[in-house]
Amino acid sequence: MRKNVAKAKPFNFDYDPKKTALVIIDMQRDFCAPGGFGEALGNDITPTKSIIPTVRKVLDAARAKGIPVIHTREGHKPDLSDLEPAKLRRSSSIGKKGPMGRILVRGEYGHDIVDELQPIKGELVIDKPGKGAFYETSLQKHLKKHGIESLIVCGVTTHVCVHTTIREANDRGYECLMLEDGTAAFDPRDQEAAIRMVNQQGGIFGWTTTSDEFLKSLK
Ligand code: TIU
Repeated sequence: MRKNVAKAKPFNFDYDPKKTALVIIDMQRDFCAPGGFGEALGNDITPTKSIIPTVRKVLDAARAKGIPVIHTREGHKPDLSDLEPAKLRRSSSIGKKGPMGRILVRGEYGHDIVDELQPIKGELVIDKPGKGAFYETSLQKHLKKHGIESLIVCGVTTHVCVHTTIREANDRGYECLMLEDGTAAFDPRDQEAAIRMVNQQGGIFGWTTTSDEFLKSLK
């Protein structure tokens, strides 16, 4: 039975914590620290960095309640064999040396998750070559195996990897609650539009709410 209810848009989000996972998208140094991929694309990383404490609060609560946590990381194999030329053409910094190692390359310091949100034992880490967490990964198999129906989604960036993942999840039958203050885009206009795009048209891709409303619903 779905006994937990979070006040959300466009209407209340009900979920069974036993069939729910927290998905934290790409909270990597490459997006949240100076000298990474985010900056190389010409962005100010202040907004992505600023959500770390909020995501940490949600992460702590999920851990305390036994809600499974899934972390994702965008990046590529060191030989870049999984990097499509079409992606490289518009993100030419990938693989280049930066102050945190080669940009968006697995195993490099910049590619890893920020200190505050480091995974602990038993938490799944999904390495993905694309923007969506379902493309070329074992995520769907894992969710099916664990009987997950609902996803609480945090991370960066809202309009890119968070959105792509929510859209992929929605098409696969998962119900997604995106946390408005647990996600960030580099530009506030993208953040606002990305939130609206999820909850518009009766929740065309899912639901949105604040971290406080989600935490209240967990109690
Ligand atoms: N560029 C941008 O906003 N984001 C990405 O390239 N990846 C993620 O969103 N993780």
